[in-house]
Amino acid sequence: MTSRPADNSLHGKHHGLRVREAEPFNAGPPQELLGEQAMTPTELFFSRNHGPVPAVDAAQWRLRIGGLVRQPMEYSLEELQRQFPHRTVAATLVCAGLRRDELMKVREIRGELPWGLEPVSTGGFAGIALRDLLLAAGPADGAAHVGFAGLDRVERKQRTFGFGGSIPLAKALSDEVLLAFEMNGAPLPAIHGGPVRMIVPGYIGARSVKWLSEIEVRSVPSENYFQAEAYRVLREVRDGDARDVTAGEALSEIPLNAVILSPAQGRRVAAGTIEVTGWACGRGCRRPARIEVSGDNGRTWADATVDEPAGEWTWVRWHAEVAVAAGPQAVVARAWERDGTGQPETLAEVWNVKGYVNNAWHRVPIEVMG
Ligand SMILES: Nc1nc2c(c(=O)[nH]1)N[C@H]1C(S)=C(S)[C@@H](COP(=O)(O)O)O[C@H]1N2
Ligand SMILES: [Mo]
Repeated sequence: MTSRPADNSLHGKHHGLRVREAEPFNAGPPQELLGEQAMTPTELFFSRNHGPVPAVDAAQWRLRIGGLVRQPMEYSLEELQRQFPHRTVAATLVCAGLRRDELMKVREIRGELPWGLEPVSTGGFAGIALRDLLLAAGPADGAAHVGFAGLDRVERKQRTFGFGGSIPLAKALSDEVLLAFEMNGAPLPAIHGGPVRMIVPGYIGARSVKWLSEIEVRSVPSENYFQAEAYRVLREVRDGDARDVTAGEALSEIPLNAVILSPAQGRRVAAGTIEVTGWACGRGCRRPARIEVSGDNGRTWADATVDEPAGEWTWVRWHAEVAVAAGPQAVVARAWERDGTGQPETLAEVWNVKGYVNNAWHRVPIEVMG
C-alpha cells in the first residue's frame, strides 16, 4: 500500500476508505477492497461511531460488573488479563445500516447515513469470555439480559449519555462472546473501542459496545437509547415523530444475506460469461447452506462456489460464473438456510423507518455490450 503522511482525521485508516462522515468518524472500505481477504486488515476495517472517540488511559481504566449478580466486581485491565483465560474469535461485524442506500431509493429515510456495502468487516479478536466473567460474579435470580455501557458521550434528543445496549443472558453465556483487548494481533486501537470492547458475534454491530466501562446483569433489556429506542425495525411511519421506532422490534441476530461485491453497479461488461463474487452470512452469521447467482435478473440461477470461511462466526466468500446477454441486465444473489428459509425478494418488503438490516435479494444493474 502507498505511504502517505499520517492523517489523524483518518484514525490510522487506509486513505482509500469511503468516509461517510468525518466527525463522528464513519467510514468503510470501498467495494473493490472489501472482500479481497477473508480477514479484513485493521487499516481497512470499517468504523461506526455515534460520538467522538473518547481518550481512555488503559492504566486508569476500570470495568464494573453489577446488577443482578451475587458479587459485584471491579477490575483493572491487568486484573482481567491475569484472572481469566484468554480466548480468540474470528467475527464478521455487520452494521445494521448495511445496504440502507438501496432502501432509501424505495422510500425516504431521514436522518440516517446512506451506507452502501461498506459497513462490514471481519477481524480476529482476542480477550476473555464474557461467560467466565459472569460466572465469577454469579448471576442472581431473575437474571435474563446483560447490558453494556461505553465511555463515549453521545447526544440524542437534547440529552448526553454513553452508548449502550444489551444481549440475552443465554447469548452472554455462550463461548463466542468476548471482552476483546486485541484485534488482528495488536492491542485494540482506540477507534475500535480500545482498551476493551464487547465482541458479540452474529449480532448487529451495535451490540459490540466499544470503550466498555460497565456490565449490568438485568431482568429486562437495557434502557439505553440504542437498545430501547433505536436499532428497532418498524415498517410503518407512526403519527407524531416520523423518526420514532420505539414501537418496533429490537434487532439482535443479523439476518441471512448475500452481497455482490463484483461486478459493481453500472459496470460495462462484454456479453458471454462473467465472474460474480461476494460474501454471505446465514442468520446470526452462521454458515448459509447455499448461495445462488443470476445473470438475467432472476430468471435462471447458478450455484455459487463457497470458500472455506475463517471461522464459525464469519462471512463466507463466494464466486460464480454466469452467462449474460447483451443489453441492460441485473446480476442477482440470494442465499438459503439449511431449513429452506430464503431472503425477501424485494426491497419493498424489507423497508423500515430507519432502514436497518436490508437483506432483500441483492440486485446489481450492469450494462452488457453485444
Ligand atoms: N461505545 C460505542 N460502541 C459502539 C458504537 C458506538 O458508537 N459507541 N457503534 C456501534 C455500531 S452501530 C457498530 S456497527 C460497531 C462498529 O464497530 P467498529 O467501529 O469497530 O467497526 O460498533 C458498535 N459499538
Ligand atoms: Mo452499526
